Amino acid sequence: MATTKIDPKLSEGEQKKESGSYQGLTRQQLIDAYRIMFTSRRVDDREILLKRQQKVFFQISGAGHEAIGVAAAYVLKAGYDWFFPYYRDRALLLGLGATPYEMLLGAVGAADDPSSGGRQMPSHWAHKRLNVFTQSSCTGTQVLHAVGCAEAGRYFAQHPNAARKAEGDYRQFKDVQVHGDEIAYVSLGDGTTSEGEFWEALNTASNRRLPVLFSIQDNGYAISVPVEVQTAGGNISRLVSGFPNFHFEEIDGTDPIVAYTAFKRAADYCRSGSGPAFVHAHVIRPYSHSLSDDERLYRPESERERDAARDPVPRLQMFLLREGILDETGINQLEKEIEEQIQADADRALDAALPQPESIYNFVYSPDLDPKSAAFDTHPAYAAPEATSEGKRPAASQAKTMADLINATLRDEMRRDERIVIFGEDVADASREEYVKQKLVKGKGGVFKLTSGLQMEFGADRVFNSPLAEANIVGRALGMAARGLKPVVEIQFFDYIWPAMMQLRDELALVRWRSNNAISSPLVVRVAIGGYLTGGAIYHSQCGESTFTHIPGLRVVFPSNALDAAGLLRTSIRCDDPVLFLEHKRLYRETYGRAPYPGPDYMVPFGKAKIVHSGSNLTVVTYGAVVPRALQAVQKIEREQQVSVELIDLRTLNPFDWDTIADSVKKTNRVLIAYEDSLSWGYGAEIAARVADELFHHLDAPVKRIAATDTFVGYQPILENAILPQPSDLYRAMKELAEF
Ligand SMILES: Cc1ncc(C[n+]2csc(CCOP(=O)(O)OP(=O)(O)O)c2C)c(N)n1
Ligand SMILES: [Mg+2]
Repeated sequence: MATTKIDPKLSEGEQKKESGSYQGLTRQQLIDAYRIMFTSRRVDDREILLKRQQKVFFQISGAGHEAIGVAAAYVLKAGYDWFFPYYRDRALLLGLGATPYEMLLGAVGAADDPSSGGRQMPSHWAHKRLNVFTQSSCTGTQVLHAVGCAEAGRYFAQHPNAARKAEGDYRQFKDVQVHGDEIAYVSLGDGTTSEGEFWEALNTASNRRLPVLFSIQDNGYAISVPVEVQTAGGNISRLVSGFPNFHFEEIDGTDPIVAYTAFKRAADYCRSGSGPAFVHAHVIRPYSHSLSDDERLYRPESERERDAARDPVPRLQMFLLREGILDETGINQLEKEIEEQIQADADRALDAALPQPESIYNFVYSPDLDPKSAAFDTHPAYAAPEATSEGKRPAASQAKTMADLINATLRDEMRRDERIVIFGEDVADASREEYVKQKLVKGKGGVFKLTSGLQMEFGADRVFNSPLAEANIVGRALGMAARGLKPVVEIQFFDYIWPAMMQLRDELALVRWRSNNAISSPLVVRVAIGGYLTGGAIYHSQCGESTFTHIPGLRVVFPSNALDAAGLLRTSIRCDDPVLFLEHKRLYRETYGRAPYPGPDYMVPFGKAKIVHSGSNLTVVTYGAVVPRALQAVQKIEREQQVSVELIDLRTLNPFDWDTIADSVKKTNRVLIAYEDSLSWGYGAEIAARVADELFHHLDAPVKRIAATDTFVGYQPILENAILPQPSDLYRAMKELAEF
């Protein structure tokens, strides 16, 4: 562990080496550094002008942060290393090769803006060619992406065959780049170090010795909150110094030579495979937080003047003059050239084509691979047209539970596709692998045993335990998927998915749309969900799928039986979109819906409901664990009341099969929508609204819903039974509807 503290006595001049180079930087590199830093400042100034003229709509500057940006760009390699920057990284981007014109395209929101095509605010960089990942506006979510990205690099280096392309699944559309010594750079502000995900990222980067270069750009403020309020003791370096395997630097980030040497040491450390590095750079923020903020409201003039004396742009200019690297004429000429170029770029950007309103639906999902298509519609091996002879049908005794078939599907997919990795809480057989190998223990393989035996077959680098941190699981998986891996991660209980909500809602679902299809992160999040457990109580019984079906960009799957679970999981893994795969705990080992294993190519397409029972008097639309309960009620009402019911199992909730619902309701003229989640604002509300809207003239009765009460699920079975929809509730509702 090396720590470099700021030495207040060290002036730039003293760093000059006798050889004439400046800590390894040549005179020309220093001139170029000034060119980049001055350009960065001037693009900010131009955007501010355009904002005041109402020609652009948002501005946030990199002012004061230019020196570290240029230093990092000198040390790291565009299109080779990976970058997870934040909005103050303009100079970094320019140093890597992004142009002022591209940035100004972002400011006006032009169709050709390389970061998002006018979808994301300016200064939220993405640049596919340079390996710059798309950015949200959430402070800190990028840190775990960098960790996952570094893990993927290591994985591909150790599994070179995994990088190969394959036709017919997501791999066809995902090129993999591997060098073996690439670094994942991630930057964030001092305030953002308060986010939990920052600590989750440090923890994993440290523990796995990952080549992640953390650049902490400490300008002393997070909007108006000063660093001593934000960070215990006022200094983040002091707090993180206990993390093992790190290389630490704390520097004056307004001096490009100091910053260059620090980044060089840090990058060398990462590239050598020793572990992560942490560069804590003290910088300034001369332009307020953004154009929507006026720092004079909370910072006195004296403090602002103190900062101004450290402004990296004039400071480097003075240095170049003092060292005789450029004279005044040289500086003036350089600045004039830059000013003229930016003026011309701004004029051109203002004339650039704007995105078309019709384009808004582009790239919510993969344009390349449609999981609703016939390519994902196959027969079970034992029911394929060429294998229909009775002899090939498996005996009923071969019927397996949903848990068995999910496990078997994961196993076959992992054999087929070396890009699949599985991680989550307790999913490994045993992290202390030798215990299983020495046959001292059997191994766990998930709290519900869904991943049992996979670590033993595929190794601990493909199946492993995560820390107990749900954002860590989803955030890392996203970074891995961006590089081409296919993480199939597990959230142990739906009730505990919420720490990952920011990653799911604001990141995972958005990567493709936000980057205008430049970047994608298709992966699978398996989640154990639901109640009817007897004793599951409040925090082991929740549903809540509508929270996720409300998110554009996320596929949501909810099988009700073993065969569908196998087919839908395979589609989820092979497709090119992020999928939330909801597995009902009560169905894992239920007798209902068991099936023999349908073979290694069985797939069910998304958006195709199954008619579980056909009928003519009324339609019941449901999914998940309500399917077997509704079926009981349907059989009873047919027997006792001679009411003929059509029971539809949706199987996937986003997309969902509207056509099957509509065809059925047109035939029966009555519909009941049943779901396990609490009634109000639940999944059935959307279907009910759509039936009312589009099928009004076909209805002979009001649209009915049966769901859980608007409470949580109680522990005592009497409470649970009263809260969750029971076959008797379904029966009653069907009867009322039939008699209406
Ligand atoms: C999760 C989240 N919370 C709040 C915000 C609003 N916000 C945007 S930037 C910012 C301050 C960030 O400060 P810091 O990390 O120090 O970076 P700086 O802007 O100073 O470079 C806040 C609170 C946000 N974008 N995301
Ligand atoms: Mg700050």
